[in-house]
Amino acid sequence: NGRHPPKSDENPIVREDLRTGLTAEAIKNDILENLVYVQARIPKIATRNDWYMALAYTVRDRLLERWGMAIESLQQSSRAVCYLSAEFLPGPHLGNAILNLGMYEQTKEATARLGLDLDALISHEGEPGLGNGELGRLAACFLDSLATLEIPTIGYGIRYEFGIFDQEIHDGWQREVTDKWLAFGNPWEIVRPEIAYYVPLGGYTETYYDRLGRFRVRWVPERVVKGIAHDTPIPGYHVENVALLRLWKSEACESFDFQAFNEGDYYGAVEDKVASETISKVLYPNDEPIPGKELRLSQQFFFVSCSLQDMIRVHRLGGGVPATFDRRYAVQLNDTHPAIAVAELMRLLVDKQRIDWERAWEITRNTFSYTNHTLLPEALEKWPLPLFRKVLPRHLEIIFEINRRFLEDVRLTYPGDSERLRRLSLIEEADDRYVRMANLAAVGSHAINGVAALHTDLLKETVMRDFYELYPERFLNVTNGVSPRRWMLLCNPGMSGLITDAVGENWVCNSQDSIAGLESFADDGAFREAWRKVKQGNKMELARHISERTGIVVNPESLFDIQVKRIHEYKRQHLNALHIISLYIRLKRTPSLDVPPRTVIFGGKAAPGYARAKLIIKFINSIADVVNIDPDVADRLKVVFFPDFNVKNGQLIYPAADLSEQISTAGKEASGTGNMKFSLNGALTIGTLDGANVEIREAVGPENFLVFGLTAREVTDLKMRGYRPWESYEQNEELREIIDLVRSGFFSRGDRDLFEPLVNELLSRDEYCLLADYPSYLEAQEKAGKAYLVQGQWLRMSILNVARMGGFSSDRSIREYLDHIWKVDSLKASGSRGNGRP
Ligand code: H53
Repeated sequence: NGRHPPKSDENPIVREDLRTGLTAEAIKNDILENLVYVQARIPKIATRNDWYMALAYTVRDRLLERWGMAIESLQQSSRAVCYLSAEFLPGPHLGNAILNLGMYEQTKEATARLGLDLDALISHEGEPGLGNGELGRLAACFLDSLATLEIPTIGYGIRYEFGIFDQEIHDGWQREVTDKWLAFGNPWEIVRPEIAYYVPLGGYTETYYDRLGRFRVRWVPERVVKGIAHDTPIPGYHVENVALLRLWKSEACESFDFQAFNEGDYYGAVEDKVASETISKVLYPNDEPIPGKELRLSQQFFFVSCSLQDMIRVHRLGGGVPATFDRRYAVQLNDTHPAIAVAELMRLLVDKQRIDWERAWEITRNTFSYTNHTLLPEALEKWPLPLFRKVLPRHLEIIFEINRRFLEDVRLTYPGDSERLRRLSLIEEADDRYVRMANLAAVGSHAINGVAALHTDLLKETVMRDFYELYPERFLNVTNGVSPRRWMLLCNPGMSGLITDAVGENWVCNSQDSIAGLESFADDGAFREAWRKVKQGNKMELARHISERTGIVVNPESLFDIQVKRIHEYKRQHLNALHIISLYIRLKRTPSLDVPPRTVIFGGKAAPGYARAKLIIKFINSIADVVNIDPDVADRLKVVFFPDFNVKNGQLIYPAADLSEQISTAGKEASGTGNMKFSLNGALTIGTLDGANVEIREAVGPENFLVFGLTAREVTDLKMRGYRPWESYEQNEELREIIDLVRSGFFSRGDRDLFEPLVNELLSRDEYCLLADYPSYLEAQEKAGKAYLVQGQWLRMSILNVARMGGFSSDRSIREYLDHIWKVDSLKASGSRGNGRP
C-alpha cells in the first residue's frame, strides 16, 4: 500500500522499519535503545520504572507511525468529529496500546528475552485521572470506538496537572491524597509548544467604528493566558487509525516579568505565571456546589476557546474558510461543561471573522450538538450573572443577543405565554440572575440527546420539556456503551478467550452480531465448567489484591456481590449496607440459614465536600469492622471497601463479580455504564428500573436479571401523595431492628451520634426512598442467594448475560451518533485510506 516499500540499503524507510518493527527481536532492541537513549539508563541499574518507560516509548514509536497518517487524513477528511469534554478518563495506556496494535505475544517474548515480566510492567503504570467518573470514562470509550471505526477524531479537553484525588481509607474514613500522575513523566503525551493560542479573560468591552465605518464591539481583556497543546494518540483496535486526544495546559504569555524583576519585585515577577498556570492546575470534583467558582468558569472557557481556535486553524490549513466551518466539523458538547462554546464560536465568527450574525448563528447550530447526562437539579450548571460578566464580558453580551432573538421567536410561537418565556430564557431571573448553561447548549445545538431511553424520556418530560415542545425534532436518545476492547478483551483475557473459541474473534469489533452466537453454549456442560473456572480465577486474583490492600481475607468461593461507583445518596450504597446488616442478623440468629457465603465489595470516591457521602463510607467500613471479626459468620459473610476505585482497579474488579449492584432510586441515574461492564463480564444484575438498567434487562431477558423497587413514575407518585418513611420503619420489624441497632452505637463502638445524620435523613425525609424499596430489595437479594446455590443455572444466566449484551458496545453508540447526529463518514468508506492491517 505504499507505506511499506521493499527494503533496500538505500531506502531511508529501512531504518524506520527497524525502529517500529513488530517482531520480538525488533521490539527487544527498541526497548534497549529507548532505555539508553531516552531514559538514559543502562540495564544493570535500571529500575522497574525505567523499564516501564523504555517499553512505553517502544510502543509509542509504533503508535507514532500511525499518528502521522492520522493527522494527514484528519486534514483530508471531509468532516471530523470533535468531542469537547472537560473530563477524560482513558485509564492506563500501555496494556491497551499493546492489545490494539496486536503486539502482545511479540512483546511478551521481547520482554522475556530481557528477563522482564510484561504483565508486571503493564501493571506498573498509573493512570491519568482527568475525570470524576462515568462522564469522563464514557468520553474515553467513545475515543476508543471512534478510532476503531476509523473516524477522523479529536478529543479536546484540559490537561489538569492534578486529576481526581487518590483515595486512602484511615480508620474507616476517606482521606484525599493529591494525585501526582505526572511525577515520573508521561511517555504518552507529545507537547506541542508551537500549537498555542491566546485566551483573553476579564476586562470590559467597548464599541468603535472600523475602517469601513462599521459599528463594532471589541473586548479589552484584563489578562490573557496561553494554552499549549499536549497530544496523546488513542489507537483503534487492529486498524491504522489513531484518534487524537488534545489537552490544553495553561501558561503565562510572558512567564517572567523583567520590568518587575528589575525593580526588585522578585515575587511579582512570576505572579502572572502562577496565576495563568492555575487555570489547568486541578480538576474540580463533582457533587460540589460550583456557582461562584470563578476558576471553574475560566477553565471551561479556556479549553473551549483553545479548541475552537485550533479547529479554525486546521480548517484554514486545509484551505477552508470560516463560512464552511460547520461542514468541516461536528462538535459534541459533553454535558454543559463546554457549553460556552456556543457563545465563543459566535464571538470568533462575528467579532474576529466578520461574518454576519444570522450566518454565524446558522454555522454555530449546524456545528454543535449537546449530550445531557443528568436530571439532578443541583448538577445543572448556572453561573451568577456578575461573575459571568467579570470573567467573560463579551460573551455575556453575545448571550443576551442570542436570548433576545430566541425569545422573540418563542413569543411568536406562544403569544402571551410569559411563564414559558421565563422558563426558556437563557437567563434565570429570580432574586439573583444566572446564565443557564443547559439552555444555552440547547438553543445553540441542532441535536440534543439523553444517554439511555428512560433518561431521554424523562428529559423530554421534565427538565427540557419546554425545549422539547419547541424543537421536538432536535431530541433523540443515544444509549451509552462501553469499549469491549478495554472492558472485556484487556481486563478479562480468560473469558475473552472462551468467547473467541466459541464464536470467533469478530465479536471484539462487531459485538452485536457475533457475540450472540454464545447463546448456544449456555447449556453446554463443558463450556459452563470452563466459564466457571475463568470466573474463579478472576475472583482469586481480586481476593489477592483485597488482602494486599486491606488485609481482609475473603473466600473466593463465596458470592462476590459488588457495588463500585461514585458514592452518592441517590446511588444508595447505604441500602446495600442495610441488606448486609439484615444478612448478618439472620446468620447470627439462624446458623443453619441456607444461603451461600457472600463477600460484599464496595469501591468509590466521595466528593471531598460531600459530608454525607463520606459518612456512608465510614458506615460501610464500620459494619465491616464488626462483621469481619465475628466468628459466628466467619466464611459466610465478609464486607470489603476497596480503596481508590479508578479505571485500573475497575479492570480487576468487574471481571471478578458474580452480582452487580445497580440500585439507584429510579429516575436518578441517567444511564450508568458500570452496569454494562459488569454484565459484559458475566455478572448478574440486581437493579432498579433506572437508567440503562431498563434496556439491559430487556436485552438479557427478565429471567436473567434481578429487578426490584419502585419505578420512576411510582417514585414521583409516592412523593406527590406524600411519602412518610417512618411508616415503613414502624411497619417492618426487621427494618426497625436494623435501624435501632445502628442507632444503639453497635457499629460505632457505642457512639450513638456518629450515624445519626444518615438515620435521621432516612426516617424523616428519605429523599431517595431507601425505606420504600427496602422490602423488595431484600426479596431480590434472597432470590439472588438461592439462584447462586444452583451453580449450573447461575452459570447459564451468566453466559446468557454476556451473549445478549453485544448492543452495549460503545461502537454501537458511536454508530448512532454518526448516523443521526454527526453525519461523518468513516475513512474506510470515504476511501481516504486503505483498510488497515491487523
Ligand atoms: O454520566 C454518565 C452516566 C451517569 C451519570 C454520569 C455523570 C457524571 O459522571 C458527571 C456529571 C453528570 O452530569 C453525569 O451520572 O448516569 O452513565 C455517562 O453518561
